[in-house]
Amino acid sequence: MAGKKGRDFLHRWEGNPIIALDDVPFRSNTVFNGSPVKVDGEYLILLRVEGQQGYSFFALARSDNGYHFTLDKKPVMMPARSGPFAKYETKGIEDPRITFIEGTYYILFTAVSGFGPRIEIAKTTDFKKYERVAFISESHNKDGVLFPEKIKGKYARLDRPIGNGVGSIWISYSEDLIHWGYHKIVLTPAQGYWDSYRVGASAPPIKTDKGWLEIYHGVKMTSAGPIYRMGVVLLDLDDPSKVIKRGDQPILSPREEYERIGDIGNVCFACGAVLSGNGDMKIYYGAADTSICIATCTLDQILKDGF
Ligand code: BMA
Repeated sequence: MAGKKGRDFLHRWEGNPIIALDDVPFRSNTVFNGSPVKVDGEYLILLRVEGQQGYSFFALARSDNGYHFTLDKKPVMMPARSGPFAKYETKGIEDPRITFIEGTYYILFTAVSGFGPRIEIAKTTDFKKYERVAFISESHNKDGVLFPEKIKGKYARLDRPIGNGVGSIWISYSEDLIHWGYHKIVLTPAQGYWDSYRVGASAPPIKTDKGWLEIYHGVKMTSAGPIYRMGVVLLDLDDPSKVIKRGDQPILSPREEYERIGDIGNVCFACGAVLSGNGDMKIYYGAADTSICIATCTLDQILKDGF
C-alpha cells in the first residue's frame, strides 16, 4: 500500500534494512545500491559492496521471497587489475543496473578511476560467468540504464553526463550496445524543487501502457550537504526523449534512521524494481550508502498518484 498523505508515497517494508553489513560473509565496509532481477522464480540482487580497502565491487544475494536474502560466499565481480579494463577501474566498480534483453542480462555500471566515472557494460546469462563488453561513455558520465527492448529498431539507454556542472538525464541509441549516438537531453534539474541540484536515472525503465516509467534520483543541495530522494517520470513509448509527466514531489525521501545515518547520510538511492504479474512493485534502494532496503506500491498506484 502506498504511504499516508503528508509523508512518503511509497511504503517502507517493516523489516528494513533487508541487507546490511552483518549479512556480508566477507569483511567489508558497506553494502548498498543493488540491482534486483527475478530469474526462474528466484530473486537475485547484484550488490555494490565497498571493501575496507575503500573501493567498490559486486556481490550476489539470493532469495525465494524477495525479502530475505543470503549472499554468495565470494564477490562476483572485482575491479579489473590487468587487461583492457583495468586503467579505468582503479577506484572500483559501482552501482550496477541489470536489464534482460533476449536471453542475456546486461549490466550497466560505473567504472571509477582518476579519469572520472564512466559507464561500462558487462553481460551474463547465468549469474555465474560475467563478461565485460566495453566502455560505453567517456569520463564524467554515470547512472547508465538500458531500456528492456529496442525502440524503433535501436537499443536505448539513459545516462547522466555532467555538462557545465549540471547533472541532467540524457538518452542515446545504439545498433550494437557498444557504439552510441543520437544523444538528447530528457530531464534537467528543476529549479526550486526537491530535485534542483542533479537528476539521474535509477531503475531501468519499466514499460507501461501509459509510457516508460522511470524511477530516478533527484538531489537537492543544502547547507548541510546533498539530499538524495526518489522520484518518477513518465516518458513517451515511441520517443522516450519526450517527457509525458514528471512528479513535482518525490516518492521517497530519507527519514528513517537507516536512511539518515550512514557513510553518506540522507540518501535513498534506487537501482531497480521487480514487478509481479499482479502489479505489485518492490523497489530496492540503497539507504545512506550503508544498507539495502525495500519500498513497495502497485504499478496502478504509482501511475495514478505517484506524480
Ligand atoms: C551518487 C552515486 C551513488 C551514491 C550517491 C549518494 O553519486 O555515487 O552510488 O549512492 O551518490 O552518495
